[in-house]
Amino acid sequence: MTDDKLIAAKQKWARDGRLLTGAAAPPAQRLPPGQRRVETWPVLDIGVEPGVSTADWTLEVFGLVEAPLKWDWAAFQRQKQTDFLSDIHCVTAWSRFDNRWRGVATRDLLDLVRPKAQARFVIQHSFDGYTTNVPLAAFADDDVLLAHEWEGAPLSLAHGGPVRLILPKLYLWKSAKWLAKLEFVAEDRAGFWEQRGYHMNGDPWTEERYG
Ligand SMILES: Nc1nc2c(c(=O)[nH]1)N[C@H]1C(S)=C(S)[C@@H](COP(=O)(O)O)O[C@H]1N2
Ligand SMILES: [Mo]
Repeated sequence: MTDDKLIAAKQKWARDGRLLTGAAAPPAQRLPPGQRRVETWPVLDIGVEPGVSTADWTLEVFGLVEAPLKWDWAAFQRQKQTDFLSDIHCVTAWSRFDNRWRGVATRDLLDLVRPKAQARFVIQHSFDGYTTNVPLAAFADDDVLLAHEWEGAPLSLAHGGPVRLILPKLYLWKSAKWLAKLEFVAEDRAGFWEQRGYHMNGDPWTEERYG
C-alpha cells in the first residue's frame, strides 16, 4: 500500500509551486535557496518499505551499456569501496550537512559497464516500485555512489538499505532507496515524482523543484 495522502499532498505542492523563493543562491553558499538545515535525518518515501535483506538483494545494470551486469551482495562487496562526505537536500525543504557514506562510486561502476555513446540518462528502479530519472552526466559525477554505509554503520532499512544511490548535487528524490536496477537510456523518461509534477533534472541551487 502506497502512502496516498503523502503522494497527493506532494503532487499538490508541485501544482501550487510551493516553497519556490525565486532567489538565486551563489554557489559559495552551502544551503540552497528555500532550504533549512536539520540535524536529524527524516525518513521520506512513498510508504512501501520493501524489507529486502542482503541475502536476496541483487543489482542489475541494463540498457545501453556494453557490459550489462548483475551483482549479488557478495559481488557488490568485492567491488572497490570508497568513502564520501556530502550534504543532502530534500525538496520538502530540509538539508542535512556532512553525511559520511561508504560504497561503490558510480564512476567505478561506469568503468565496468561502459555506457554506449547513445546513453544519456539513467533510470533508477527500486524494490518498492519507485523510479527516478537522472542525466548520465549527473550520475557520473565524482561524488555519486551506491551507498551501503552511513556514519560507519550499515544503511538502515528505513533509509534505503541494503543499498541506495546518493547523488548529492540533486534533490534527494533523485537518489533511490532500495536500489534494484539501473537502466541506461537515450531518451529521458519521467520517474515516480517526475510524473507527478516534479522536475526532470532537480538542481537545488536553481530550485528545479517542479517542472
Ligand atoms: N525507493 C525509493 N526511493 C526514494 C523514495 C521512495 O519513496 N522510494 N523517496 C525519495 C524521496 S522523495 C526522498 S526525499 C528521499 C528520502 O530519503 P530518506 O528517507 O533516507 O531521507 O528518498 C528518495 N528515494
Ligand atoms: Mo522528497
